[in-house]
Amino acid sequence: MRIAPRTLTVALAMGVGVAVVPLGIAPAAADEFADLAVTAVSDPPQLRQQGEIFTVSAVVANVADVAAGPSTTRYYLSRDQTPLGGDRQLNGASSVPSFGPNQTRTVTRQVTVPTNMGYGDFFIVACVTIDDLQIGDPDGTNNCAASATTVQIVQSTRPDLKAYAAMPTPPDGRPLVIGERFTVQATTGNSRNFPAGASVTRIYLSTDQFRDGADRLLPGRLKVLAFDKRGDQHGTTTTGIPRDVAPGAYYLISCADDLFQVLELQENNNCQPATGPTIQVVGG
Ligand SMILES: [Ca+2]
Ligand SMILES: [Ca+2]
Ligand SMILES: [Ca+2]
Repeated sequence: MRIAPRTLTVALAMGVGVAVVPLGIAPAAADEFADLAVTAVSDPPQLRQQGEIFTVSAVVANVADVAAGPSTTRYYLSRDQTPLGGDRQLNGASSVPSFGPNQTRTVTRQVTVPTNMGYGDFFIVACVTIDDLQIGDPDGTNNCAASATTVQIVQSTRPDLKAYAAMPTPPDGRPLVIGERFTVQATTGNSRNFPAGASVTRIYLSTDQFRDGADRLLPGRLKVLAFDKRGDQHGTTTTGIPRDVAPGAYYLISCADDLFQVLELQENNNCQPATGPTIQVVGG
């Protein structure tokens, strides 16, 4: 086994291969670098909507006699079987820590069709690259391969729910006292002309405009009826400032489909902070 100096450094840094490297062997000129290649790509499902997921597998090989450091395999939707700059990269990539000489591995990954993907028939192209850009791949022509069949991407028939800013009513701007009950108004919309089942919009108290784990779920919920097409629904609910909330300035954030009852084109756009002034919470 011949080990290139750079590759050996990678192998030693990873704590592998130390025992099997004979000392005193000069690196060979011809096989100085690992040569990674994609040798097969699984066939995709026949049909997927925008936003849907599927699983892709690729066979990745190091076809050289020297070890390879970490590499990444990325996946693309391509109109043809040739990798081109215009291909659409899919979210998710497969990382492999290292390859021994002449070693093959199958990598598998769940990928998502972009929600704004164009319609039509696409091959899956998988391409492997060595993570360390300083290490050359002597043959760049074998780093990508394509599936034999195509997936047809069609328009999503999912709805897309989103909540609009919640406001206390009346919006008189006065401070709210800890423990005080008040009424809040919120709007939930479906931005797509496809049906959505019934859902629930809930309201959070947040110190900033971003919905995260630090936010406090407020009591009360807005029941949102099923949509048969695009539209908005307005609702009010009675809520209150929990007694253990610290005095201070807060935003109200309303979140559509907060109990995850509706499968949507986009699930990450459901929450919306109030754009107006924060609400002031004062001690009772
Ligand atoms: Ca290669
Ligand atoms: Ca949504
Ligand atoms: Ca949802």
